[in-house]
Amino acid sequence: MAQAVRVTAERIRKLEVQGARNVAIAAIKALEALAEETSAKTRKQFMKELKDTQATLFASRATEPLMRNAVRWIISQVENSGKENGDALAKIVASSSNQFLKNLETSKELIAEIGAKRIRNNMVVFTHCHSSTVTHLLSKAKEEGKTFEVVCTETRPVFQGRITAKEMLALGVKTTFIVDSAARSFMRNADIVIVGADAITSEGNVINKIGTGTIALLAHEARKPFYVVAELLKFDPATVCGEYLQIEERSPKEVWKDAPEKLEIRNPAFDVTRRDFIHGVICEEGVIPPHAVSEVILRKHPWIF
Ligand code: RUB
Repeated sequence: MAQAVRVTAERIRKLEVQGARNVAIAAIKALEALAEETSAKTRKQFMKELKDTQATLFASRATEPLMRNAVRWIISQVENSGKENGDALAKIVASSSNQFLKNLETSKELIAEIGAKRIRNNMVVFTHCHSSTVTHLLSKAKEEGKTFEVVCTETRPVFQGRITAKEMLALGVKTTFIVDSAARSFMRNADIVIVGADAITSEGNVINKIGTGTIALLAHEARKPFYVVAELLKFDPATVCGEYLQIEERSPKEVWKDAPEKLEIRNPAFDVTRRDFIHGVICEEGVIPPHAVSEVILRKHPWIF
């Protein structure tokens, strides 16, 4: 297996690469590196290398369907190519990876264009964690000349909210940074809540950074619209067959480095937001109700099933 694959998997595991999109992009680039470095001569050897790579990348984080869908699609292009020699198969990995990355970029732009329309002048936008899709949408709104403020949570335990805050300040957006437990106090001044997603289930529920479910409840209580922005390919096809989406549980050390012995610390990375609390999923196909995601995905990406 290519060294780049091992290094990428480790970087994803340690959160040096963060956020579902970035994780997927890093995994695709690792496949590109494998295509360049491979010494496989036959189809059998090459497929073995690809499958080992898939297993290593999938094991790096448990709750990342976009990465899984990307890797599965690229491998399926190789499987269906009918080519037999290693070089020809490596070229297919390179070209499919490139195509997938381009499509991801197009989706990101479309989502930003559609979502920016939901931002009106003088709005206070509440967000949680760091989603590159959310911050791109906000940068698009800013580029369009809109004036708005952002409230972002710090996002314990690893403070991804700091990335969001820095990006917003760099854009020249007035930003208020709060501890997670202050969310309820600041919800009343918010006009809209926009968060990203790691996964969308067949029932239209959304999995995102731990705390998102609570923020959705707070938005509901304060009657504020709660939007999720995500590429359709964050849909997890395994949930159609009844599987629960696995929620990654990370090291207790992230929560408390020198905690007293015998203290049980739990550190789930994500939680589930029920579709009832989501006003809309802003995706590359438009603003759609969460329960319609499976239908839209079936129409746009039937291969996923
Ligand atoms: C990041 C997180 C983000 C989603 C969406 O969690 O929950 O909201 O991944 O991000 P972590 P994006 O920091 O644990 O990866 O829109 O960039 O895909």
